[in-house]
Amino acid sequence: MTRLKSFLLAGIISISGAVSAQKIFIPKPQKLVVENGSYPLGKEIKIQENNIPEAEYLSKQLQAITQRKVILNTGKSDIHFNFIPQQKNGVEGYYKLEVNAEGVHISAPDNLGLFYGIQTLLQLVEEHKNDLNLPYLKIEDYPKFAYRGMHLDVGRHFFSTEEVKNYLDYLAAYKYNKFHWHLTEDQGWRIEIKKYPKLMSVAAWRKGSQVGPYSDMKFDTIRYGGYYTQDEIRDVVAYAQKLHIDVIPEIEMPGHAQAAIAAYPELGCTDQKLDVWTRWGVSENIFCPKEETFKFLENVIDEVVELFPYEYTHIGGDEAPKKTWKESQFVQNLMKTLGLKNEEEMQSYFITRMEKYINSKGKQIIGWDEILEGGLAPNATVMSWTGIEGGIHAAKTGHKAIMTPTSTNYFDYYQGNPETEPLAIGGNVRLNKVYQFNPIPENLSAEESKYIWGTQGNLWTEYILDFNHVQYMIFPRIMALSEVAWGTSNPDQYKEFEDRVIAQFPILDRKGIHYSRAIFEVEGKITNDNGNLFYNLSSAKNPKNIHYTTDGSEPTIHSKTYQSPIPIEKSEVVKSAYFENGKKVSATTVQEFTFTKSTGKEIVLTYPPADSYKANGPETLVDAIRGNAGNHGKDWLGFDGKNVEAIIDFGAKTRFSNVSFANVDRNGSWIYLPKGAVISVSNDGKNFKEIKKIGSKEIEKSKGNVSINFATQEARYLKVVIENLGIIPDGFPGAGSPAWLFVDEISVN
Ligand code: TNX
Repeated sequence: MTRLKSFLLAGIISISGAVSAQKIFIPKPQKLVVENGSYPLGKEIKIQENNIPEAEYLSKQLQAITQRKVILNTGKSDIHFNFIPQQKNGVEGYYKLEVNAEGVHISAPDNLGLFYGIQTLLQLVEEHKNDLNLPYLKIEDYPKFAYRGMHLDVGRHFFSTEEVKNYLDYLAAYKYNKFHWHLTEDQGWRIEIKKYPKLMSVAAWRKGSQVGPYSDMKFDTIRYGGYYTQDEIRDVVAYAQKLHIDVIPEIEMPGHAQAAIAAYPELGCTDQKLDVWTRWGVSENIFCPKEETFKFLENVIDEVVELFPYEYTHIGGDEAPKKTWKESQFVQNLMKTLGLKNEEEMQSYFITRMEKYINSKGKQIIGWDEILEGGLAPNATVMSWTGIEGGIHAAKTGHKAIMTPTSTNYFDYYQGNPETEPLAIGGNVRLNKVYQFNPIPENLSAEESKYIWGTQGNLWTEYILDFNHVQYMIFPRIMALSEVAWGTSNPDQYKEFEDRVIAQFPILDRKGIHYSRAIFEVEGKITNDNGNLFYNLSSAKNPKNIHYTTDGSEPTIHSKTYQSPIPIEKSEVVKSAYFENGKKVSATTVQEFTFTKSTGKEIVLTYPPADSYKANGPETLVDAIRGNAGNHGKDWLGFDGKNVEAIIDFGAKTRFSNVSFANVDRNGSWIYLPKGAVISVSNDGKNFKEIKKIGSKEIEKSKGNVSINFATQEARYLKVVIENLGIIPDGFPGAGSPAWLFVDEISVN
């Protein structure tokens, strides 16, 4: 081989090495340099163990990935560990990983750093598992945030210790260091407390569970429950310790306490006999601030702190409706005695008193942002979930904050199209949204930002019945948040991140982990170009891998290939999907188009829809796409207390004798059918003549699909007024507040 040739070849190897080595790591390391050459791992892989407990862990994992023999060794080895002096970079967790002609070297100032070096190495080995030639490289790495957490609600649905350990494995693989274990809920108490046996015999079991979408209000009658014994808890904690993960137990107070009150009615404020709750949502039955309640909670805390050898205990504090406190003479008297102005101050008293007790045990409290109500307890850390405001307030007043806003960190929310994803609580937290999150709010000073301790993904489990579904909801979003928490995320390069996520899917396949392929999902968007409609398709990667049909059949690799936006000129169904290596890897996106005389025409709304439900603006109402009643977050316009007043300009005189539109009827979400509608026509767009009016009777009959017939008209302009119900009457969900009115697709024939 000529010199030039071998030089060129080396160049090519180094480039491809660089590309592939950077393709896999999540979270992305702070510094990574790939060099020429590679180190082959032999038939037997030798680890120089140096009495480092993490070596044992590495050995097991390597065996599983490579199926080769792995030996813990004291002599010449492939993989070496070194302790190096303490580093100033970042927070705890610094390490270096180097692959060179002598093998693999992991160096760190402590075992935690070594453990993170191991996690990075495991991802490298996974990527090169076919030939086990590891590219030469140098990594220097450390986290930005000291709190990198994942939460699991075991109250709504219960998960075995084996499953919890699997969950911890996932956290470790992506360098999370905190596990927030949400142990008590209205729907079940899940931790053994020896002093209170009825917590296990009564509070841990419910008579049935809510099933299906919340607003359906359907229930089964299957007894459901479970709890962890203290031995099991110790076992999980020991397991977590090996993975360098702290476990933060949450004992909810004063709200989310109905299960405990069902077991010990004296802890509540009413005489009502309560069951462990079977419904999702927020129970009004909260702990009563009696001396015996405080004694109970102190006794519970005594046992809890013994089980969790960490600095922090989470005391909840969220969603505590004050109804029973307002109605209780005892609480009202107590407030007078204590000089408290309102129930919020009572909540603050409650939390502060429990904080004092927990502090006296040498521990600190964390609470959801509602612990700010009525004044923050002196040493508390705030977990900001309703938004980022709670975190900002905490940081500005010298309290630590953990950022977990619903808009980016709620992994119980949908991560893809609700029509093809399994039932979820609602919302929309796609992978790219998680990745874009910056835990440090913009308006904090450098000094204040230091109080932002980190971030956490929350997994509430009302709609998550089994562990496969747990996996599905956290993967791949757990990857995005890990990079946010590690501090190397770059939203401008989301596509590059997405490629690394896709490169990790085979690892999940090997481990048997379920995950959402929502990022492959074909997303359809309708655009209007001068009255002509086009259906634009996109997906995670190459749009040329999208195939679609317009004849109603399932798309296959032989169906039409997507080249450019599809003109929509008549009523039809487009079915599309994403393919890779000839295989369909996404769910099928089904879109039906209904073409009528209003389709694509100019439309103006007198009152705008609410910001959170404005879809593509007024055009949404004439885009040939009818909103799906099960998914009011998409294709619908939502009006908070307001009427819809739409004026459609046909561009020329047009004949028509029917107007139809759809509404959502979902009272559980405060969405109500309208109370009436009025149709008017005009030829100048200013003076309208009323031609038909309908009232609540006709609307009710319509069940959300209103169709209004009238004598044939010939006009250029049409005005459709759809009347909001107004203030929600007593006895209905949301009583006293303005009703929501959801409308879509005004069809004219
Ligand atoms: C709010 S986040 C809750 C939970 C629910 C969750 C559903 C928080 C502190 N409270 O009780 O499960 O919403 O997303």
